[in-house]
Amino acid sequence: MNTKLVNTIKNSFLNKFKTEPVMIFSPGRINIIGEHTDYNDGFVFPAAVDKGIVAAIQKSDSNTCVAYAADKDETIEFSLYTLKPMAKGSWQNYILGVVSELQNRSKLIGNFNIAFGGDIPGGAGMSSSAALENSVVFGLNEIFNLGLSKHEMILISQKAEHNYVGVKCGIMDQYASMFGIENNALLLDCRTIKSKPFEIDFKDYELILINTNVKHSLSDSAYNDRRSVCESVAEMLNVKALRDATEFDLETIKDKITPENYQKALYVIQENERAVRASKAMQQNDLETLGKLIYASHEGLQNQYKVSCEELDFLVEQAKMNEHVLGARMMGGGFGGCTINLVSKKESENFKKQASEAYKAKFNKACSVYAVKLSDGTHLINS
Ligand code: GAF
Repeated sequence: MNTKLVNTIKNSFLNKFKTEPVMIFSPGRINIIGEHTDYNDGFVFPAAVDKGIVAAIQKSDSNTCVAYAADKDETIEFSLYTLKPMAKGSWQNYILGVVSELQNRSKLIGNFNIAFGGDIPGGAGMSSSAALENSVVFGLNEIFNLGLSKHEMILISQKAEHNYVGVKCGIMDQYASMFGIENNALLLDCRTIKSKPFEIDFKDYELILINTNVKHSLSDSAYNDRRSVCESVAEMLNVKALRDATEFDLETIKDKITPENYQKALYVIQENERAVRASKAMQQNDLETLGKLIYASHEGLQNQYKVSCEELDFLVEQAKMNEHVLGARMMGGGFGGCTINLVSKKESENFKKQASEAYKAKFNKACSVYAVKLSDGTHLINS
């Protein structure tokens, strides 16, 4: 965790609100494989990382609530009695959304103050949004003794995203951020919302993230569109979700759906299988197979599901040209953000340099490179 960030947020809170806060760290996440499978009740393979949101929160005696976003130096004051979503894209919606969901569940809270900041860039595809939602619900649970379980908290965070942010996300991001385990990735079954931890030690290999530093607009509406395509195909197949369908089932309705939607549904069915196969490869320490599955995942996201973009595809092509990279793919919802790369430790410095230079030459802008450390999920920071 970033102690400088913790101190900055705590001091901002003390300066503004003059009371001792409860401090929370809520991580972002990576995802090794299993993309766009979560809202199809499928499998995903995420892990929490050591970057995320630090929040300081405490009850307030005043008649309103105040939230301070340290990164933007912006403040919002709001009443618990007149909540409504703000303009699309506003950071405030993550907080208002969680408060509103608590009210919908008759969880009574009083006025409070919160200050927060983070060290993952928004749009990196590392889920700073779920990290923020989780920090808010976790903090409110703590200061108002709401007695919520972590499972209840992530469902509240997810609903906040649906109803206030407007993205009909699955449960992967909130789960990984809340339940992460140091040095582990979690094979999560998104139907049962239960996971199996896998200790991650790739020996001579490591995971490297490369951030394109782009987030193309329309990504939220494209996300919701993909989700509704999947739901309509599942309905035609008479199954609860695409997780329950096979390629053979899909073949039976091929002439009743568009070729584009056929490819999208096929991608989901295949990606779900890939996530399970990846966990087996990992158990057997078969990194070659894991790498191939990761490359295949990108190919599906690019050509079948169509949620990639030029910048992401370029970085994956760079990885493919380097024999020391076993696998690379776009990570998260798509249309920008990071690629995740499984790279030989010995060669990773060269790869980072080569990919960064090529990216700069092609797009005339810089990408950012991060090494990742897998961390525990949302928790209190003890001072
Ligand atoms: C975003 C969503 F929030 C997740 O629920 C998941 O669907 C992911 O995109 C794609 O796998 O991060």
